[in-house]
Amino acid sequence: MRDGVEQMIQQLNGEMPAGTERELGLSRRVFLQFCAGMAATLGLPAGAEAAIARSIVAKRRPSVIWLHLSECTGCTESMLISEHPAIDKLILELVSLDYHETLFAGAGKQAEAARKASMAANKGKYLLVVEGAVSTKDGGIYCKIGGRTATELLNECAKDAAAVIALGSCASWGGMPSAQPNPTGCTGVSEVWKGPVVNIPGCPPNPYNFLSTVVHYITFGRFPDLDNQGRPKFAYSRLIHENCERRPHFDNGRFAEEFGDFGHRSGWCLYRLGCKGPETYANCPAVLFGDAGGGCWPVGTGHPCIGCTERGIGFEKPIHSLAELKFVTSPAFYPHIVEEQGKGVSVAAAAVLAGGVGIAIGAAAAMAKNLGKGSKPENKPAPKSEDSPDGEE
Ligand code: FSX
Ligand code: SF4
Ligand code: F3S
Repeated sequence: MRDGVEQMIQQLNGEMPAGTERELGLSRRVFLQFCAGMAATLGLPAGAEAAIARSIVAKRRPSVIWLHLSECTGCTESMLISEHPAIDKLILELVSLDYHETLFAGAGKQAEAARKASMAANKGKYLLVVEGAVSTKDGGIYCKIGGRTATELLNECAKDAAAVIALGSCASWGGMPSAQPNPTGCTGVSEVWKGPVVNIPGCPPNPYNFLSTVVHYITFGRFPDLDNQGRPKFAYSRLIHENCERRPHFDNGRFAEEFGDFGHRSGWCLYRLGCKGPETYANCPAVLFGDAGGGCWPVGTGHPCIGCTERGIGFEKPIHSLAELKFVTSPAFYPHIVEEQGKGVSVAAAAVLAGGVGIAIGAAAAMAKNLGKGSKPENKPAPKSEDSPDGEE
């Protein structure tokens, strides 16, 4: 990637107007590295990073109307706390944020007037970003803004939008406010607005997935490819379990059984604590959160994934129930093919090496066998140190 960045710096040096660095609050090098990273995240071919850099610098800034319905505002929070490069700055550079219910300094009639003025001035061209679920029960009385129900507001704003983005699990499919017994009848944007909707689930969603989607739209005039649930494929096409750093422990039958036990403190697999990584599609282990370094994602910090990006799992399945094991596929980065002190090839590695469905089924059977074992490491002597107060022998 470094060569690409160097090349781009050469190419774009003459094109970036003076003051760009000051305006972006980033050095030219960091900005271009960011563009290269974004192109890689989106899975774009070589050269796309230059197109991204040009479109950010050219400031083809679409107007954005950002609604807040039933939610916790964590989606906006997660954008604002990211750093390196400061994602909030980039978002504000990329789009013209004409209405945002929590970031707006104005309130009441003033804010409503700004929304209407911007919608009229940018009719058919603005992006509508919806954060939060649509509360529909009892005529929508549980979520009203400016005297209008969430449904009325959504339909009014979506009607003249160029595109609608449902940001977060609440907006994508109801999320946390729609958890049973769902007293306010919360549901996702696409259940109410019948036009096309891009869903970026997660509670909160990863800000880079949102930013990459917007960057793609601004650069190429269309959204990246979506899956059958309206989610950008670049972010939601792999199971978390495929890229989890604890996967070798899963494959070798080393599981934490309780929070704080030896296995948990040793970083073993969290499957038995209810981790939903095996049935949840998202790029959390690769993209991470908060720019705080390696391991900064739920499983990395020792908590099982609750499946927050997955409809029917997050906020619906009990947090500590066992996940359904969907497939046995190879992680993108697999640290060990043959375990150091092992007797042979690890289970997922067997599937990779065989590369066939039939063998993968065999691997699944071996995996199921491992799941039936205790959480002692398959190939290692039991720990003898005082570090093992849970009787792991
Ligand atoms: Fe929902 Fe976002 Fe979770 Fe919270 O707004 S996706 S509750 S992080 O804030 O909508
Ligand atoms: Fe990681 Fe969870 Fe899969 Fe274990 S079950 S490997 S913790 S994603
Ligand atoms: Fe959510 Fe699981 Fe990622 S809980 S943030 S999908 S690791």
